[in-house]
Amino acid sequence: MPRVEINFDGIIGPSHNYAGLSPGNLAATRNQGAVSLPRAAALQGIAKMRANLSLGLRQGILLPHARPDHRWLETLATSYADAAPHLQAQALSASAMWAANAATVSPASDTEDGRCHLSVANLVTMPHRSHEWPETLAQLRLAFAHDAFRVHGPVPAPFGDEGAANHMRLAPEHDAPGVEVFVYGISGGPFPARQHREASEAVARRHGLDPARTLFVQQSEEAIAAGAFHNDVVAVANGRVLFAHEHAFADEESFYAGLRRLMPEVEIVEVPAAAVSLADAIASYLFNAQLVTLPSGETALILPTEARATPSVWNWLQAHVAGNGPIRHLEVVDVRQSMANGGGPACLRLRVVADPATVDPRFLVDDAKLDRIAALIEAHWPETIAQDEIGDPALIARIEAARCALLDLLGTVELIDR
Ligand code: SUG
Repeated sequence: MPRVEINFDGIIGPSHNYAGLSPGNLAATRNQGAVSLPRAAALQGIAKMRANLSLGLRQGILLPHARPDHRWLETLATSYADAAPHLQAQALSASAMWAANAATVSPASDTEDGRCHLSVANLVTMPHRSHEWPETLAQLRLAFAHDAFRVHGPVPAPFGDEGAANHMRLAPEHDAPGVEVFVYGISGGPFPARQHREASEAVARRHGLDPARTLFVQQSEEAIAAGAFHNDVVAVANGRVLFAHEHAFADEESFYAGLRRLMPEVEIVEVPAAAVSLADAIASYLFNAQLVTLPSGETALILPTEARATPSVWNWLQAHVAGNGPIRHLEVVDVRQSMANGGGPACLRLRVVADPATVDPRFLVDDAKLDRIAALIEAHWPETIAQDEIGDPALIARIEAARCALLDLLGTVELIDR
């Protein structure tokens, strides 16, 4: 079977809550202290996967991590019961749901050894995400154990790496040699630049990418300062199409010139600030959409409901489609629970170009498997989590039992204590 794009979505874990842990992520900090709906959140994620399947796309999953992360707390010489409230929140976060931050992926057709390379992201900038990588690595090593893949450990600290959220790939076909674009930040006004150029360069070297077909591009300070803590909040690429906000990059002219030189057929769709302000783009997550190639060969954009609810954004999209732009179809999905923590449709997925036969089948889904997962979520995921409940041992026991039940259902019990 040929290599195709598979979207691996993070199943939203039973500890999903609003602790406001990510400075620079405006939605997450705005919703700090709100009551979360873990069950509804996870079911929204499942519905998005079903929508992808019904478009004829391939779908995979990554699994919720063990939360609270007792191992991490042990390294801090404490336990969940004794930890300060901010450490409890950092140990409990369900942030591994945002699979775009799991790893950077270079498909086999771009790499020197002809294998698909994955580098797990260290996520060192945010304490609550800095302890994700060991379990992510364990999952990637299971899912991609076949010799068609090479799975790498994290780039060492202090070089921040946030994975595919700061990486774009353009290629005439998914399985053809492409141009890989690594977007790093230097400064972000009051907010941290989470992706460091040194980390991006290390990932490109490990993956054996051709330096002549690899670009390193600086994200604009203005975008980070406005709340675009990852590049995928202001830009997304697929196939021959780059879809970006006018203020996404520090020097878009030289980036676009470099891209056109490497890929003359590239279609750059830039949304001017005069039509959609950076603030509207970030609040609506216009660019945190899944830009996908449908089986018909046409390009579709899978957007959050917030994009349809933002008049400047929806007007721009309607005009683009009516004007025969490269994006031909708009699909709207409701991932509001994830959005309220700053994670849109594109944050929830990791793209891997692979022959599905080389992927561990436990990490691939069809409608029937999603039905079974949804039934388990209905039965086990807490309905609500209020911030003042996160110290409650009964809630923690329920969260831990829910994850174990899912791993049992999927036959991945070896991950319970990775
Ligand atoms: O890292 N939110 C995530 C959202 C990640 C979105 N991913 C991409 N853009 N690819 C983050 O800021 C909030 C969790 C909390 O506050 O509890 C959080 O981690």
